[in-house]
Amino acid sequence: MPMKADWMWMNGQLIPWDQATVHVFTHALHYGSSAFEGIRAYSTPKGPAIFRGPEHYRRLHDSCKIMRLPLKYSIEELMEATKAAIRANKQNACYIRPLVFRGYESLGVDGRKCPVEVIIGTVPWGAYLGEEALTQGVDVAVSSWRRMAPGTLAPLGKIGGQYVNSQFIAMEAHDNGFIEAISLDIHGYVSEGSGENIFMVRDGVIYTPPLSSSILGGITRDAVITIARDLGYEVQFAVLMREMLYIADELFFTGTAAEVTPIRSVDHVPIGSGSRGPITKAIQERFFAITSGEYPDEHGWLDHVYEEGEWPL
Ligand code: PPE
Repeated sequence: MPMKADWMWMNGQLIPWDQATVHVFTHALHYGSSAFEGIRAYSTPKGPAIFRGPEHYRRLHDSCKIMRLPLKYSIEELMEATKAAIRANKQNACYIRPLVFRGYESLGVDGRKCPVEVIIGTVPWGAYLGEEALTQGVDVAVSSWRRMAPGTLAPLGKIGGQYVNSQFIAMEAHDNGFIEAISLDIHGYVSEGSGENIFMVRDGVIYTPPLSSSILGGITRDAVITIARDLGYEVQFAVLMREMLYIADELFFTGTAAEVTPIRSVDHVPIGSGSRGPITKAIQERFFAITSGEYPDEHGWLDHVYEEGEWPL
């Protein structure tokens, strides 16, 4: 069954999902000239709430700036459009996929003559690496594919064409029987997963690679750093060698789709006790307590889709 919803927000209006189509000469299809986001809306007692929407839309603006894609909608307008789509689709929880792309006009790699189109799709999407993965952890490998070298592509931008690199990493991992892989940067230091950032715990201290290790500046990464510090843990940005993965007490991925997913083995080497570690569990529990509305939203991370009194529908 294809992923779908009833309505799609496209270029300023809600249209039926099946009418949200493009021409095959769309520039982005040929050259990857697009920028996108992945955002989640979680079910709370006050109805669906968008998790860190403004931060995601700020990053979308950043990605568009890097990619020279003029984006005419403000963060506020994109938030309103997102809420309109979730309301139209009557969703309680969903995955939100905003995409800005070069449309159809002519070929040629410099696509700046092609129009810029914007969509926001909201679809049901459960746990990215499997429901069990959240408690049991995932088995991963170190990828033979490296993340892009500085000055080749722009890892800080969430740009369509760059996901060819992520596809190589994910396809190789799946073909070799792993759920995901960890890629190294061009210097051989730990970078990130095909669609997740990575964290390591050793002797009670939490480490994660710095932005300069060719990673995407993850919004979940930022949330987890904040939560970890709220819980009293020390978090350090550190350039990590591959072998530190094997000797870690705990490892976990973060991402909008992956949320907080423990890693239980790397290259068949069990990590720590070989199951979810205590710090991973503590962070995960606080993360889901915030997203579900059970724990107070101290950092202002939730935007409710419905006003007081409008929910339940
Ligand atoms: N690194 C990469 C390369 C990446 O794609 C993501 C998100 C992250 C890190 C984590 O960033 P954040 O979501 O802001 O915490 N990957 C998105 C796409 C996944 C997909 O399969 O599509 C996501 O998690 O939504």
